[in-house]
Amino acid sequence: MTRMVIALFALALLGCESSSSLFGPGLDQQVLVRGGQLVQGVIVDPGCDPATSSECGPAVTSVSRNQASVKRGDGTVIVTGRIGPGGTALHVWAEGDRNHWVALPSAFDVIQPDELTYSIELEFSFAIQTDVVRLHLQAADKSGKLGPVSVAEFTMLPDVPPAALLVSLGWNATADLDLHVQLPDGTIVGAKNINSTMPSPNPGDLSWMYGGFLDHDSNQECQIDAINRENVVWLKREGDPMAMPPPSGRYKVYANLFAPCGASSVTFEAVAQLNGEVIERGASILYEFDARRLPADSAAPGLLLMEFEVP
Ligand SMILES: [Ca+2]
Repeated sequence: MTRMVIALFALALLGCESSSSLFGPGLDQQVLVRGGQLVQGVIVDPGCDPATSSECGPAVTSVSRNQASVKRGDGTVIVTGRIGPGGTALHVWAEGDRNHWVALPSAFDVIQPDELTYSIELEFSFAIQTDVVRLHLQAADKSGKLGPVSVAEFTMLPDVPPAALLVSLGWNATADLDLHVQLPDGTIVGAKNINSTMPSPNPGDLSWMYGGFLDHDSNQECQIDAINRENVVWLKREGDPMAMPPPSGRYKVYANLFAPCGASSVTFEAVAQLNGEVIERGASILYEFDARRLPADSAAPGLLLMEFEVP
């Protein structure tokens, strides 16, 4: 069916709470530098201090950005600045990424004529699993000598509107993992039944967003979107006479590996938030062969990850 609002809910926060995800930053690159050259491997040079070392390479002397808070999937983030005398290249990477980017400066600076300016356009991955992304910038001279490391922090914005109840499942491989949430009355919300109150929502009818609903079937049948997250959400609808708050009772949360899509394993973590407060977490791993062991049509719709109560 048509999902008019998928973009709104495509991803979830793991909230503003401080505990980190069990499986760390997202797969592949958290940050893409448009027009930059992707180089395999991380920068292992910790940088140096030009105040104490004459052997230190050029510094990144200025870092500016057009926004400090970013949504996953945002491709409009611009970082500009200058690199010091002798600088010929800029190395850029997000903390936790396995590779890095090389960008070239674009012009001489009119104020500091011995410095070069740079302007890089960044795209933030849908798969980012952390609340903060630390972008590292390091200049190099023509011999490859590296200068000190500069860091720009970006706060990741939550992707789901205020929810009365949010159950979010995130994972670290481009596999078709499915979230299934069993309500106290036994109803299961997931890819096969995306709404808790209606069996087959009509296309274009937004009433399917009342009750609990699945926002998106990520990597559905190996059509890879790399979002690697699914949410079952009861939106906050204060004052709305049609509001259907999450029913009281015990909920069960399952993860089902519908198809590994080439991945040998997938690690995942689920979190339940009631009115913004984390009430339960669960994490596990499934292997390629589990896709055959856990049929989606079975009574238990996958691996039981966690249970929680709604009062
Ligand atoms: Ca899926």
